[in-house]
Amino acid sequence: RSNLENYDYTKYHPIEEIYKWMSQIEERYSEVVTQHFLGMTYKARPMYYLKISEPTSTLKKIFWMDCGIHAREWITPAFCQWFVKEILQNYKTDPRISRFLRKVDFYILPVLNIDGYVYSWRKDRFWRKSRSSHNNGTCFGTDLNRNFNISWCNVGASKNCTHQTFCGTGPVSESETKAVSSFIEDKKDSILCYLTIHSYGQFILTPYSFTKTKPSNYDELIRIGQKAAKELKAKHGSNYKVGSTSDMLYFTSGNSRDWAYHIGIPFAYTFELRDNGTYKFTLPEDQIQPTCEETMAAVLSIYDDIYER
Ligand code: ING
Ligand code: ZN
Repeated sequence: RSNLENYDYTKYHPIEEIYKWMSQIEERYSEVVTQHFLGMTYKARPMYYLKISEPTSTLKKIFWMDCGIHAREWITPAFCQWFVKEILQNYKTDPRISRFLRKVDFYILPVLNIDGYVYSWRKDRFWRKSRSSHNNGTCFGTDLNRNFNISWCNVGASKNCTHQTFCGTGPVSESETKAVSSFIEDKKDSILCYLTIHSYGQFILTPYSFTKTKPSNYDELIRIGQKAAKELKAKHGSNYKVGSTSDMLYFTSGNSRDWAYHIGIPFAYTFELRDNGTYKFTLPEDQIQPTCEETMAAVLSIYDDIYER
C-alpha cells in the first residue's frame, strides 16, 4: 500500500504519509520535480516545498501556492497534493499544462503549519493555530495568518495567546512565517502569482483584508477571479463569491496574501474551499475529489489569464 501508485487522493492523510508522498513524487518524477527544504517548524519538523520545473534555459516566472496554514482545514493539503498529481500526470500530454511549464515554475508548499496539522490529527480536530508555547507554557499557538509583516495585529487579530487569532509576539515571530517570508522575499522579483488555500466558505478573495482601500490592479484581479469562479462552477455547480476580503468577510491584518501583494507580487489570492457551512472543517472524504476537480479548474483559469499577459 505504500507506493505512489496506490496513494489515495480521495482520503485525508496524516503528515507521515504526506512526507513519504513528497519523497516518492520527487523520485518518480525526478525529471521535473525537486523537493526543497524551506525551514523548520517550532517543533523542529522540516518544511519542504515541491518545485515543478522543466529544465530550460529561459528565465521563468514563479507561481507559488501554499496549503494548510490553518491546521483544521484538511481539504487544503489534499488539494495541494491533487494539484501536484494532476500537473505531473498530464504535463506531457495536456498542451495547456506543457505550455505553462515552458514559462513558469510551480512552487507548492502542501502543509505550511505542520505542527498544527499533526495536533489536529492527534489531539484536537479543530485546532487552527501553530503550536508555539507562550506565557511560560500556559497557552499555545499563533495564528500564522495574522503573523505576517503587514499592518501587524492592528485589526481582526488578538494579542492574547489564548485566542484563536493570536497574532504572535511580534511581526513574523514564528519560525513557520519566517521560513515562508524570507523565501518569498528573496524570490519576489520572479514571483508573479501567490495563492494561499483555506477552507471553508467558498470564496476567491483579493487584497486587502485590513482596509477597504483597493489594490491598484483590483479590477483585473476581480475579472480574473470571476472567470475562475465561473470555470469552477462549470465542474460541479458550486457557487463561489469573488471580492476583496474586507468586502466579503471581515477585517483582519497580518495575513500572508496581503503581505505578498504588498511586497510586489501582483496576483495574490486567498481561496476558501468547500463547503458553505454544512460540514465546515470536517468536509467528508467523498467531497475531496469534486472539491479538488473544481478548484483545479479555478486555479488553472487564473494561471491561464496571468500567463497570457
Ligand atoms: N479564513 C481566513 C482567516 O484567516 C481571510 C479569512 C482570508 C483572512 C484572507 C485574511 C485574508 O481568518 C479562514 N477560514 O481561515
Ligand atoms: Zn484558514
